Amino acid sequence: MLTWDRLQTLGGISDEPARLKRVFASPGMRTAAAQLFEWMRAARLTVTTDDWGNLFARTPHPDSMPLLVIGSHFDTVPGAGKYDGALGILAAIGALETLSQDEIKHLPFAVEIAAFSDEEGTRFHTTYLGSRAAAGGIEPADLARRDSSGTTLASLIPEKSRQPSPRYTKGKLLAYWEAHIEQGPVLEKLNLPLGIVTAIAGQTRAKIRFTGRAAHAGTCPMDMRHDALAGAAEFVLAAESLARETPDLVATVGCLDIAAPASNVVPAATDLTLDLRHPNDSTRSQSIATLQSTAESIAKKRGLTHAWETVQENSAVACDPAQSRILEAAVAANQKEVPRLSSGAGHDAVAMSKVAPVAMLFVRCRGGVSHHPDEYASPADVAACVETLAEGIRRLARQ
Ligand code: HGY
Ligand code: MN
Ligand code: MN
Repeated sequence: MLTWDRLQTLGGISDEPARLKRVFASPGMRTAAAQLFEWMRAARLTVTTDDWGNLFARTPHPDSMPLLVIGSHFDTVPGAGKYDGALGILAAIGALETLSQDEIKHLPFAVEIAAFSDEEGTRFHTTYLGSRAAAGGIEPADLARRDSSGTTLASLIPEKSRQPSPRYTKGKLLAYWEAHIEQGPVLEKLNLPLGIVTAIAGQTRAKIRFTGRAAHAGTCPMDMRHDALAGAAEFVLAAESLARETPDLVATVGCLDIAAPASNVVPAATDLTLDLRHPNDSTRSQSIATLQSTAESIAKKRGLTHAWETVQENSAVACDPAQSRILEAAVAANQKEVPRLSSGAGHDAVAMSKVAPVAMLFVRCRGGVSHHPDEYASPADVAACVETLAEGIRRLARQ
């Protein structure tokens, strides 16, 4: 199955030999972009790129035609699977290759595939850089962000494009569609290949620093310590228990760094990241407020100081009912039952929802595993996704 084979090829393009990792503006991303460019050209699409590493591949229709954008991202987390993001781009190419040239010629709208360059935020810990550059929403604070080597985002973007004028503006697009692996277990449990997304959970990403005082591990009595790591550890467990006791809340501390770590020194400072999500925005902000005061009291009790930086906030996004119905009907053409499910994962549809009605198609993935090399979608399910996107385009054209 051509699209599935291309997923294997793209999945072999990485910044590191031993695992799949492609981060914003890396050599691996450039190689992957060149490969996508080639497939897009072979599908007879007009391909353009921007200074943010995005690719846009458009059917040959006049600029004045209404526009359907179908896309996803081709960056990855470290140690990623081959399907997260890439599936949405390659299935869109496959869908346009499924339609005949005559069908494409007679579409009452243009179709553009958007391959976004940074959804995960792995390098700069702020998400949707690619889709925000295309749809608007890049902030000066984004440009000032530094990666682990101290490189600023701004230094990677030519001056003229640092405040990009959005390619997509409200009212210009018919819709934005995104196909994505579910990254969860629901479709597999239902034994169904495809589902329709109802909404995308809101998320808050923060960086929290606890600062205490370095001391000799052998001579400093326990009751005289200001141990920043012990404080951070207490916070990690507090975040976990809040999420365990709050329905639908998830909280993750994915990074925890000790400044100047040494086995015989009481840690003086620690940086941790918090990723907190909930389908309901007020529950999410309430949970953040609770954890901010928890951090406050931990610091006070332990004689630490702490700093809380909210790196990014994204409200929950509801998928557009009309567009979702079109995709649902396309799924139903080949699948007896069409489940609807919400997404705990973020997607470029969040950034694109600012300028267009969005709809998402979920594809079953084995064991619900994602952000892991064991991530897997079968050739048959990928084929069903390609066919459904093609059928969705046909149905949209008949609206
Ligand atoms: O983290 C997420 O939700 C997505 O995989 N970027
Ligand atoms: Mn992801
Ligand atoms: Mn993704």
